Amino acid sequence: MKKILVTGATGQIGSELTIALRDRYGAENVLAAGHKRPAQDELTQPGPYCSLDVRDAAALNQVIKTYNIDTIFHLASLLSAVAEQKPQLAWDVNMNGLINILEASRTHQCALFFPSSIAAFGPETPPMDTPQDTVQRPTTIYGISKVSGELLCDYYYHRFGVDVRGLRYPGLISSKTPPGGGTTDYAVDIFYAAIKSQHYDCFLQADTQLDMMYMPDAIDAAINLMTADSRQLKHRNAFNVAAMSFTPQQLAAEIQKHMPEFRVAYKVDSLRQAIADSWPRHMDDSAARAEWGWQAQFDLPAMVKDMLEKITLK
Ligand code: AKB
Repeated sequence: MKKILVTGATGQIGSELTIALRDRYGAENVLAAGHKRPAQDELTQPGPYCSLDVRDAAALNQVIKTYNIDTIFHLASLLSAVAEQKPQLAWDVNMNGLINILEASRTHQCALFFPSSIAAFGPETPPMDTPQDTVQRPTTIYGISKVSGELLCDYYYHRFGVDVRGLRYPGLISSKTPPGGGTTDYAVDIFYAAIKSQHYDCFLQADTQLDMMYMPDAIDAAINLMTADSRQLKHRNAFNVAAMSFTPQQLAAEIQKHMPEFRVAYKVDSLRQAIADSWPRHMDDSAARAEWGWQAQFDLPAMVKDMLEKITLK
């Protein structure tokens, strides 16, 4: 029987992953951990919850011992735009948090999932069909923490045998939980604005193309990688995973097929535009397909239809 700890469980990925894991393994076997305790009505599903700062190694070890944890999904992290505003805090949470989690995984023999990002690439990386193994010279503190995290995870696997696996996520779009301070947040905000006021002021340029993924695929990717046969994995960490790649203009046009009156204006935020310009446009995910059968279910039209249906119902 698995005993799972999800850090960052109240965040964008964490709140949905916790639900999916509880459905699969039983609510009592999935411990949700967040930095701040959410209000009772914000807890999306019944099940154990604890307050945990991943920078506190003693508290982390205590939680793992108390709940007999054998698997960790480590999602606690600052995203790109917020990290650029608070680089020291981003390094502290993203790196010291990860090293504590890796050490705890080594000590308590836990399997570990670590999400990397398209941010782990930089302006010198080939932007189209970005290879699995390529130049990684990110120019953001978030990207630097992600590429360092990828390397640390590989190190803990090769040096100590920790079963740590991970993905490079594109921008994630969810109908349930809002994102928290990323560069790709526009692709979620746009839906709420479309439904509320038929108008959206986009902070990225109309032609900024980025990889994106709908949350149900992101959740499946994490669970499928963690349950994959380890003998088939040549990379283990930092798998490129892609689903769809679009610009704000293309996303707006797809929404307009359902809402012809919807309009977008472009009021570019230079910080987030510079971050987006340093990221690849579309990753090659053939290693994930070959090694553990990765296959996205949602493309742009399917995602837009589902998002509009779900958000309208709220
Ligand atoms: C962000 O925009 O910071 C994240 C990411 C691409 O990792 N969504």
